[in-house]
Amino acid sequence: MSNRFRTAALATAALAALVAAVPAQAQFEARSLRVSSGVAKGHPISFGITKMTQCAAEKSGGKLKLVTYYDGALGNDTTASQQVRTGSLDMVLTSTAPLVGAIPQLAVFDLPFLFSNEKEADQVLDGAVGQSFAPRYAAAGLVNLAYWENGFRNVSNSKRPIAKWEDLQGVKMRVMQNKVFLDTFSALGSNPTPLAFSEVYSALETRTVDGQENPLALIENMKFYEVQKYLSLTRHAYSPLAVLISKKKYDTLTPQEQAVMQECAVAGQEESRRVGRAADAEVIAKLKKGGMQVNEVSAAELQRMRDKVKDVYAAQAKVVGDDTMNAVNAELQRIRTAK
Ligand code: TK8
Repeated sequence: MSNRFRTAALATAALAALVAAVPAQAQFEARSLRVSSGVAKGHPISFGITKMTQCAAEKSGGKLKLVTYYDGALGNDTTASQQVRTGSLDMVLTSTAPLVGAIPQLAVFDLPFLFSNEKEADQVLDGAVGQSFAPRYAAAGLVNLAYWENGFRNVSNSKRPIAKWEDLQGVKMRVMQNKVFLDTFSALGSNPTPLAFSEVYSALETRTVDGQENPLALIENMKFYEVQKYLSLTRHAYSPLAVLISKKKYDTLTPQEQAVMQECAVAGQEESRRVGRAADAEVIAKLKKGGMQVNEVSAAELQRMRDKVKDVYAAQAKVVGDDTMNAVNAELQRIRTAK
């Protein structure tokens, strides 16, 4: 072997040894990411972000910090999501419904009675269908690290129990700011008003609206039982919760930092789903204790509600797009016929 070649080989070996010796933590810069959440501490989502925060700190030698601001302190879902898109805010934990203006195809997840249970929701969201949204998030300046759970939505109001769709006639319902919810609650005969989440409690308290619809955990977490008499277990839609980071920020992370953020977002997903799903009976008991009258809705009446809102699917077909609708339906068919 010539001297020149031997020298080059030795230099390469020395460099490789040096890189290997670089402590793992050196692949992490000291960073503090601000996270916006519309819920209050104590909600299953807060368990998820707490788990994600601990995980990121552990795996980065304390360098990758997440700092969460609850109760919409940094803005409601829509404004916070916009700030994440522009890069002025690092992360937001939001239902997908307010994102439909930027990513219309997300409306598919708001379609009434789309999912029958959490298993279907998990498999669609965590599988190929959920992953197919990645380029759409990217085009909106976002990276969705995982889907956590807001949950199955139920109707609460201050006028009467809702045991059949006719009971919603004349009820002024606050809905999330997207057309699927407006169409759904119009089709059910109520008077829907879109409002940001941060305005819901005061709108209910002042009777600006009679009712709203949200998962049990959120009704309890936001103390809606203080201003709502009736809770009807409709489970009329399932809301995913997106864990969004600004793509501008994400692209500055090292590959190791990106891997930790993804891995820890999944740890947070498991935690938020575990906590949220373990608590339904307990939450209903708390809501009753808080003064709410809770009623189930019979299978026959739920079917009548489904029949009443089926035209929403046709009305949203263009927004959602055939590709997305067909992919969701095919996955649901697979799940429902799997042995
Ligand atoms: C909380 C909201 C809430 C949503 C709504 O940030 O607006 O009713 O269900 O969960 O995303």
